[in-house]
Amino acid sequence: MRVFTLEKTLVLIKPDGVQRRIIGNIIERFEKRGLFVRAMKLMLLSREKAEEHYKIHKGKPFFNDLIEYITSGPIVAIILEGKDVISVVRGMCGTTDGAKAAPGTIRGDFCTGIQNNVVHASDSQESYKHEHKIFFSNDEILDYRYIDEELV
Ligand code: 3AN
Repeated sequence: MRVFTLEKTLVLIKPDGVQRRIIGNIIERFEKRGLFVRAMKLMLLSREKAEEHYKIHKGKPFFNDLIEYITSGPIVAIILEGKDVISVVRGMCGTTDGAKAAPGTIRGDFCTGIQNNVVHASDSQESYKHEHKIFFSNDEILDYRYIDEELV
């Protein structure tokens, strides 16, 4: 019987991750960690949605470049569920600046950039609540069980 609550997080594989054909590698890491995929899609982000997603960065010097970049090509949006999934996935992504990210993390293995840093992951439950609606409707987030959910 499960004695902890599950939480959800939003992950984006950014345009550089898609172009570099590392979608599979990234998703495999999450699957092997025992996280549950609840929603997933390949999509082009509109400027409007990109600005909504990154609204806390509005006014910062890198904001326009960030919006140009995230809308420059397809991204993969994923909702993962698991125990402490927000901090677990942030740990797996590594620090924002790829040059400082630890080897073994996604950014530490695949990038040295701060803008083109392969992935995004929600940093809090409040962020998830804001972000997931930008990418998914409620009926796209599937409520199903893996047969090994009790085990992992
Ligand atoms: P994280 O993605 O690790 O949560 P945030 O939320 O601080 O990092 O930044 C959101 C995104 O904005 C980053 N992933 C990165 O693409 C971009 N960004 C953050 N800081 C900078 C910066 N100093 N210069 C350029 N881009 C930045």
